[in-house]
Amino acid sequence: MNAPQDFTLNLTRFIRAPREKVFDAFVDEAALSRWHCPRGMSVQSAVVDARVDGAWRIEMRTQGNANHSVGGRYREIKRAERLVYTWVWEQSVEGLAGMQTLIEIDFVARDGGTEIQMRHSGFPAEAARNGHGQGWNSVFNRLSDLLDERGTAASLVLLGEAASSYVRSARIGLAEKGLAYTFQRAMPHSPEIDAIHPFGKMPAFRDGTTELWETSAILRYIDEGFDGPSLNPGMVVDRARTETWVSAVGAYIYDAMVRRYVLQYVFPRGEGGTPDRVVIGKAATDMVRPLDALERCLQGRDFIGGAAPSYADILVTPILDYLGRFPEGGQLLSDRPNIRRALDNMRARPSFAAATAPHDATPGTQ
Ligand SMILES: N[C@@H](CCC(=O)N[C@@H](CS)C(=O)NCC(=O)O)C(=O)O
Repeated sequence: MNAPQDFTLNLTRFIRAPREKVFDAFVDEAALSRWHCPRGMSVQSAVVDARVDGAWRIEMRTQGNANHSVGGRYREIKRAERLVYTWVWEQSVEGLAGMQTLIEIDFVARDGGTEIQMRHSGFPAEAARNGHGQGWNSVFNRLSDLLDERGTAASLVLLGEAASSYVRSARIGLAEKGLAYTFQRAMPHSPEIDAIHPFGKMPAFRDGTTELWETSAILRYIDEGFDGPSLNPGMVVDRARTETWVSAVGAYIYDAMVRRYVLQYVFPRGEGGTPDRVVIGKAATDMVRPLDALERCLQGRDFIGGAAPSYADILVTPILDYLGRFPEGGQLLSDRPNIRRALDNMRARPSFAAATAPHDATPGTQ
């Protein structure tokens, strides 16, 4: 009979903090309560008896109020150098309850910080091993938030150019959530962007080793993964309307208002380096329908999302802001008071100014 297969996860993660601090964060109840769960979850309790054979137990909760509890016993404790403990799920939504695994961690001082070298062994299947790999990366992002003096700017990196409307949207979202991040200057189709975005577009985004592309996905990730005001309305009808406009930006609005219109003024493609009037005329015609629909949507509302800015408001704002700077766009907006009012609501928010700041004026900028 074949012996059961053992799938092992080997992970290394650099945390810019002294070794003692990193080690202690693994065995201190108060610290564990602040970091030991993936983004979007919370630690309900952390109980630790940090001696060999002592037990530990952590209870985590998802946003949907599902409990995941895990515990085990310490096998080896050598402060600041090495920690070995068993890891047994008691309750977990992935059906892993009862699975017994082992964690061995070496803490290695390097480059003014600590490299966590982790071996998590005993998984019965590749899927369980890989799922834990993703989970640990997210959990280590939270450890970095806690211990690196840059806070979330140590793991959150937005890549792109400040002038891009989609990059501005991502920055508005980050500012609305009150998140520090690193803003790394990168052009579309540059190696940095291409390494993350399959179509070479900006923005691209990283949270530690998690890589994301598509602005609406980035906005959802920061919204659901972090505390702060929600960017998704509470009422289902408001959420559906928000989704409608998120989709409309990708399907109709960006193409007519930015790609075929604003960019025709900024990078003219007509004769003698002038804007191509035919392209502009056609784009201006194509803008009328979405603008009329948006004008109706904003009747009696301060934001597309309802009472507060939503993903949709955040995506639409930089586009309308650019649109109003050129003659046909300015005229179309001046005829639509609801859109102008909603745009002014967004422009008045500190997040709008924060997202307009150039690269070198952004806190945490590289
Ligand atoms: N659907 C993408 C669109 C991103 C996009 O089109 N970005 C523009 C800048 S605003 C870009 O990178 N353009 C360069 C190109 O298309 O080559 C998103 O939501 O992030």
